[in-house]
Amino acid sequence: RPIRVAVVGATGAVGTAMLDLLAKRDFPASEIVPFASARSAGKVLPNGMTVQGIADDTIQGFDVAIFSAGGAISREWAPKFAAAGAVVVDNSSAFRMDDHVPLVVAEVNPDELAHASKGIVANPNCTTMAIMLPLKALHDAFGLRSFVASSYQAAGGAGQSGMDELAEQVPSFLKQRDRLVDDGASVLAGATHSIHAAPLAFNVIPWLGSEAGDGYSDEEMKMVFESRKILGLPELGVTPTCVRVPVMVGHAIQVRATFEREPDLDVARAALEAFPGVVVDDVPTPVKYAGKDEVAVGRLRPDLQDPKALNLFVVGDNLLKGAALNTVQLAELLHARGLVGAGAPTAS
Ligand code: A2P
Ligand code: 11C
Repeated sequence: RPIRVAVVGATGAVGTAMLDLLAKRDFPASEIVPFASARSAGKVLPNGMTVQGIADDTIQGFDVAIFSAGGAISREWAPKFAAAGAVVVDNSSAFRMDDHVPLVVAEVNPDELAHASKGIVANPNCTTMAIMLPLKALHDAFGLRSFVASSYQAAGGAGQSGMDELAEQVPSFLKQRDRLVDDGASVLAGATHSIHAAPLAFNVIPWLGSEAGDGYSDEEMKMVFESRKILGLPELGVTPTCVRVPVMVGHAIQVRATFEREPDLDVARAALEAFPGVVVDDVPTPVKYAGKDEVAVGRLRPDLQDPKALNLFVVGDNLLKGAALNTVQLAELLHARGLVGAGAPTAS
């Protein structure tokens, strides 16, 4: 049965990718309606669709609603779409840790989709998402006990404005190239920034998100809590560090993972190669994988201290597998499993 799909946040970086993917993957939709803020209502998108503002009367009659408009919009409108009969796939962090909301990576824990008792399914954080695929492959082979993850996250993780802020800084920083070498602080003093925690051009910023206690950011704590929930490992040890780098799109993460059983490198490589959505590439770079669906895993190597540990470098497009692609895969799975429309769970 063809279904009506709402895309909330359709003018944003992730929302744009969602619309592209729904078209490219031939999602069985009878109609796709893009929603954004009142500022954008009436705007015609490059694909010819007209943006709607969200209101109680415009959200009726949808089977699926895919959200990427920030946590506040999801908290307010996802339950309303669900009450009106839609299954919501939400890319914000608003519901991820709710016990009644499954947190699903399509290739890792799809059976959780059956437990969406509130009519809402959550899409994981983009950094967590990328590492879940290789870690699930390795967990199935050796039993994951803990991991240390250090990220190199692209500007686009902060949405369109995150990429715009980086792009705007580059020309003026380049004009001050000599000072970048001998007096970087004076270049920073003359720069403005509002999205990233410091000027990002030609720089690296070891802070991303908001304070979450003990010196960790909320972005870092998402990696801890979301990984445990997705993998079903409540005791999993996670040591996260999240860093912003001047890349437009494509998050990268160095991971040192420790296992119950001593991992064999050939078995590990074969497990990664066989895992859906993963490619093994010895030196994966984010730019190479910008615009690609797959998560790339490289630098697979033994640990020098612990024979039960492995090191790997993971790269994934944060707007695609890290966000829009997984939401569309979840919508496809919900549809394929009869969890959309008549048989769908509704808000209680
Ligand atoms: P708009 O373009 O009208 O502001 P990004 O993550 O790239 O910054 O995109 C955020 C998305 O969330 C955009 O589509 C934006 O629409 C949308 N959005 C922001 N505020 C609201 C709101 N109050 N109601 C609905 N959508 C919103
Ligand atoms: C970033 N990953 O790179 C963040 C943004 O939990 O969905 C996404 C936050 C989230 O800025």
